[in-house]
Amino acid sequence: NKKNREWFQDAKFGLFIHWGVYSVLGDGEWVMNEQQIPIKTYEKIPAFFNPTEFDAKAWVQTAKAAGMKYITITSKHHDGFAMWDSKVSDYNIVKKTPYGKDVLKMLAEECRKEGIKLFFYHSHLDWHHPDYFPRGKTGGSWTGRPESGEWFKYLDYMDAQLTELLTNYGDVAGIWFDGLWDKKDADWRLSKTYSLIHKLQPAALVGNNHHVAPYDGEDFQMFEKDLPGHNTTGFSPEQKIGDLPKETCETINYSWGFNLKDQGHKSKKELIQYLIKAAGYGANFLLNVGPMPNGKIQTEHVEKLKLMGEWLAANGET
Ligand code: FUL
Repeated sequence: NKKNREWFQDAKFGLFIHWGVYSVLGDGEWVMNEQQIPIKTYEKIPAFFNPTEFDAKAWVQTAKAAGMKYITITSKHHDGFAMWDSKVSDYNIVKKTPYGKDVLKMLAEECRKEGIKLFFYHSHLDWHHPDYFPRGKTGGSWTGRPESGEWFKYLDYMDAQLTELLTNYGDVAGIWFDGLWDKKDADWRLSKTYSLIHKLQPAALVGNNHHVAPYDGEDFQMFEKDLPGHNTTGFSPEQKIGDLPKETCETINYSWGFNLKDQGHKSKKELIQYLIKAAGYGANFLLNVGPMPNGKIQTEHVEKLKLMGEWLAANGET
């Protein structure tokens, strides 16, 4: 969709949100893998996730005050836990947490009211699903589940969850895929999934953090923690730059998901430099926060975003 691609490239600045039950452990979104937590043990975490202070309005105002035009939130990260009211699987926020509410629904409604577009980050990689087999580079034997799955059933499950996200949440600005690199050589049936998305919501943009050249059916290209054409992080040795709108994403400290010990917050000046550099490369800047288990974005990050917004307002952007 040409119009939406144009909108996207003009948007320049967005808020990335990594939020899931992992925030309870305060050790980032990879904690299941890094601490080698078996599936059965990880399944106990949702019972501790009760974000009673979650306020969609506050999040959207934080993004707006920063001068951001869109939000990209994790609908499902690599741990496989659905942050919405999914009927396809019980492993979701409504069924498994004491909170019991659909945060994506609340956020989608608030975004619509405030004219902020909403993307879903959706992980291909899934450390929880029984059909995510054979396993990829991550998620070894510590998961404690025998390899008995059927690969295409996993892809059907993913398509069914995407169908929910693209049916019950109003206009979705796009899907931000990630995790394909876990099983590079698998048959991901991407064209089927992409056509499904384009059929359900023709205006939704598809991007995939696979670190290679864009595939057919993709609408934008992202560069993780890198400017287009750079490879400072080592994620993108083979990443060719396509003709699509571009986006680069970054963290405010060192972590995507909430990390209790990470105090390495970038300064206002550094963050503004990132934004300007990205814009110089024709890329949007998607800047991340990892909300806490109580539902709030940490104060240090809210403040940095506010300062960025003030700077943008003073320098001619709104
Ligand atoms: C990576 C993921 O593995 C990280 O957890 C994070 O979501 C980042 C934006 O993309 O591929």
